[in-house]
Amino acid sequence: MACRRGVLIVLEGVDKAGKTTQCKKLVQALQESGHRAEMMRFPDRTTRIGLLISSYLEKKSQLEDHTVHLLFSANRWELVPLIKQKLDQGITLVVDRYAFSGVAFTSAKPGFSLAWCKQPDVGLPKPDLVLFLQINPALAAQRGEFGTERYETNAFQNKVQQNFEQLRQDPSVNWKEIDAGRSIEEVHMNIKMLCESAINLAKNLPIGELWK
Ligand code: NYM
Repeated sequence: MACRRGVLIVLEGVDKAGKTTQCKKLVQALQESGHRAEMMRFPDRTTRIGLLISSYLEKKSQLEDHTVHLLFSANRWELVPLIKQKLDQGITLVVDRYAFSGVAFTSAKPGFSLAWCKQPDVGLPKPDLVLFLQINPALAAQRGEFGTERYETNAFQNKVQQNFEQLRQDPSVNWKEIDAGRSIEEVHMNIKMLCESAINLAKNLPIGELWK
């Protein structure tokens, strides 16, 4: 019998919503319940493109706004062969940010429409499930290490939050909202339950194409 594909799960939300913590806990829980699961994150700062992005985010270099948007997208596209390979091998991928962050962050800058920002990511592997960690950006900002990187200001994060709200109106993407203001364990249990059912539903369907 052909091996069932892995499932593509993405966690999204404003900075410090708890995505990384929850991704790690989810991967561990899925592995413990017998699934093959691995974590990925975007930006992937380890590639040549990722190094350019990382230096920009750390304010060590300047990049023109359209250019950095396209680099974030290119950083996803360069990993598409690996994503497809892992899914084909039956490995479920838990991804910390994806194209939705790309659009929500760039379109928080003056002069960038949602439509323009989405374009470079059209056709990426479509996540089977996108978990939106909902938290008041002001509350998230009180969590550790906020304010060191580019974009980490309250005004910017509020705009990002509004852009995520708009993206979540799109019924072609399987969004689920998570109340991320609760304890780490409560949020985790909620996420785990949603993922188990998404895995059962998605594993027999072909992977889709985002925003197509
Ligand atoms: N970010 C992330 C973007 O502006 N565009 C993107 O496409 C992606 C994936 O980079 N502030 C922003 C969101 C975050 C920062 O932070 C990455 P972290 O802590 O590595 O997730």
